[in-house]
Amino acid sequence: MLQQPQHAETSSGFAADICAGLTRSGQKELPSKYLYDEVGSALFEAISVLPEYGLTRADVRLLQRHAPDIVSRLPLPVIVAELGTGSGKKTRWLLEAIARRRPSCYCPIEISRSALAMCRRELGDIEAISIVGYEGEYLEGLAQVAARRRSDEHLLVLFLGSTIGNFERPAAVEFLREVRRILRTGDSLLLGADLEKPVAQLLAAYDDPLGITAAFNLNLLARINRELDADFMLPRFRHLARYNPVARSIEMHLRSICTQTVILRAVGLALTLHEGETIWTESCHKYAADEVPELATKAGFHCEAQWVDQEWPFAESLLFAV
Ligand code: AVI
Repeated sequence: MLQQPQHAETSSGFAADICAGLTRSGQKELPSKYLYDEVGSALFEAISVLPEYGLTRADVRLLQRHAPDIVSRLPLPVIVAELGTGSGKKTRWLLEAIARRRPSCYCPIEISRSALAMCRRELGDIEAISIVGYEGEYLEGLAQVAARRRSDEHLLVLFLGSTIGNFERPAAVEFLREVRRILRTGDSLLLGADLEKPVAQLLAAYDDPLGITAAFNLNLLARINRELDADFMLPRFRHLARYNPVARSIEMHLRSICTQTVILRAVGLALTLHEGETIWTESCHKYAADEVPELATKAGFHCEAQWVDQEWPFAESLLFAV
C-alpha cells in the first residue's frame, strides 16, 4: 500500500494524497492516517470497546498487570515519549509506576491538538509526572524530545496499541530504524503488537455486527465530501474486511456497489468507479510473538522482555537500543 500511518496533515497534503490514491492505476488506495479525523477518532474509541475487538483491552490488561515489572527494568531518571496517544488512558499504568519511583516528564506526540488536550485531561492528575505535549509528526516530535532531554535521562518511547501493524512489514522495520536513529544506545522502546489469531475472530473484529467499523471506514468518504467538496454517495459503498493470508493482515476496503462517477470539486477530479471495484483504506498486520524480537534486531534493538495476553493474543515487548 501507499500509506504509512504517519501523522502529517496539512489540507494541501490531504488533497494531494487523496488525489494520488484515487487516480492510481490498478488498486485505488487511501492513506489510513486519514481515517482519524474527529469523527473517525470517536468511532475508533467506540471500536476499542466492542466485544469483538479485543485488541485495546488486551493492551490495557498487559500494561495494568506488568507496569511495575516493565518500569523496574528501566534506568532512572527516565523521560517518556509516546508516539500517538489516543485518549492516553492506557498510559496511566506506566506513568503511575514510574511516578512511584521518581518524578518524571511525559511527552505525548500527536498531530491532533484535541487528542493532546484529551491526554492532558486524562493524565494531568498524576502527581510527579509533568506533561509536555508535542503537536506534530511522530519522528519530528521524538527528535525534539531526544534533543531536549537532560544528558543523564534515559528515554523510553511508547508505541502502543499495535499501530505498528498498520505499516506494511518492510515499512515497519524502516520506521523502527528511524526511531532507533533518534535514540542513544541503551534507550528503550515499548512496542505493542497484535498477534495472529483465528481468521474468523479477526474478521469479526474488523467487521462487527453493529457496523461501527463500517462507519469508521465509510467516514473517510464522508470526510472527503466535507473537506474536498466531493459527492461520494455513502449508500453506494460497502465496508469490506478480508484476510490476506500472504501478508497475514486484515485489509479494509470500500467496495463500490455500482458503476458510478464521483466529483471532487475542490481538486477538479472526476472519478469513475466500476461495480465491485474497491478502494483500499487500511491494512492491519498480525505478528507471531517471536517475530517481534526479529523485527527489533533488524531495526537495531534487542528484545529484553515480552509479555503476552492469553485472552486476546497481543504482545508488549520491551526493546533496548543497541
Ligand atoms: C489503530 N490500529 C491499531 C487499529 C487496528 O486494529 O489495526 C485500527 C483499526 N482499524 C479498524 N479497526 C481498528
